[in-house]
Amino acid sequence: MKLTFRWYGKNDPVSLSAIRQIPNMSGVVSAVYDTPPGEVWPRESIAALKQAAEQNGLAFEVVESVPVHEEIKLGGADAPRLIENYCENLRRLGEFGIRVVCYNFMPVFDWLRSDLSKELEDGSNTLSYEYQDVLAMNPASGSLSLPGWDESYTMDEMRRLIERWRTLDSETLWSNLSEFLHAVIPVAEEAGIKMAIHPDDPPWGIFGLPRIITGADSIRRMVSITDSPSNGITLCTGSYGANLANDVAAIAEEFADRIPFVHLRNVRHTGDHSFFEAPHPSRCGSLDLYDVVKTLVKHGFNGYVRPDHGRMIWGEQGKPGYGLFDRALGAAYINGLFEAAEKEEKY
Ligand code: DNO
Repeated sequence: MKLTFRWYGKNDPVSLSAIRQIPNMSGVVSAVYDTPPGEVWPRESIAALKQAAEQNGLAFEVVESVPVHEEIKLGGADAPRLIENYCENLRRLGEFGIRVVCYNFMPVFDWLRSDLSKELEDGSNTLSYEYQDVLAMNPASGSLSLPGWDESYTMDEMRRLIERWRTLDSETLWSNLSEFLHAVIPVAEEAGIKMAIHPDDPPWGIFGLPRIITGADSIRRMVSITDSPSNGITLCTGSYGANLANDVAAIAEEFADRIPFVHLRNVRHTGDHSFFEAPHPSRCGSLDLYDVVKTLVKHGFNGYVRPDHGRMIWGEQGKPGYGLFDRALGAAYINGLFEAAEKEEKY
């Protein structure tokens, strides 16, 4: 297991020197943020990330994300050009030693929560999702925003984009994903990169827009589109686990050879389609993360793992989900889980 930590580049309030002090930390997960989605990343920007990481004793081998432009997902007229740009990005990332690229095929919003700062009983703050609150949200009103979203749209553009998405059914989205994968996977193979699709978070439809990567059935369909070790998944335990119907350890078991990257985090279910993001340890949430890790280790897992969405604790202020302290506690816990599972497997 290679333990990694997400780093948002030089504007991230969490410094590389702090990340490096987390025990057993091997590298950062990052991306080029100064190029608009869909365009080709300058080699200098990729090189700068790698250099900054390496100067701090950290590897840079995982990119999260190379964003898939909305026109590709929608199958718009400009999709072929944008797919070619995507391929060029993979070639360039391969040159710089990138081994895994995480991406998603979610409409417009990436991940969604109804509250970015829900106070827990212990006084910490966390991300949460209340089904009823989300039903009352209107994404076209311009008043919503989340740290994971592309903020570059004007209100009018957003409204038009959502209208286009509303006319797209999930079968068309599947066929656009298939077109994308048929173009991109051979390039990834050549570049020595494993593509790792991130599940839809949460794994169900929102705002009447289709979402397709939601559980074992959809992973089965996704990996069968092109049968290559480069066509893999990000096992995001918290995203899949938000749906009670998903058995995350069973997903790890079935798709073990297609999991180059794991986001290991916990959620606590609070009702129908509702949850908050709990501290990482199994006892704090609804997911048994030891079970997931044991399954990965049994299959000889040698990929990248990172803690994900931490709470805000000890007075830290920062990007919701992406402070230092609670994610560092998550990393320490992940080290313990893997050490135990690996020793148990060996003896
Ligand atoms: C949230 C993240 C997602 C993820 C993208 C991958 O914190 O897990 O934003 O980076 O969906 O493309």
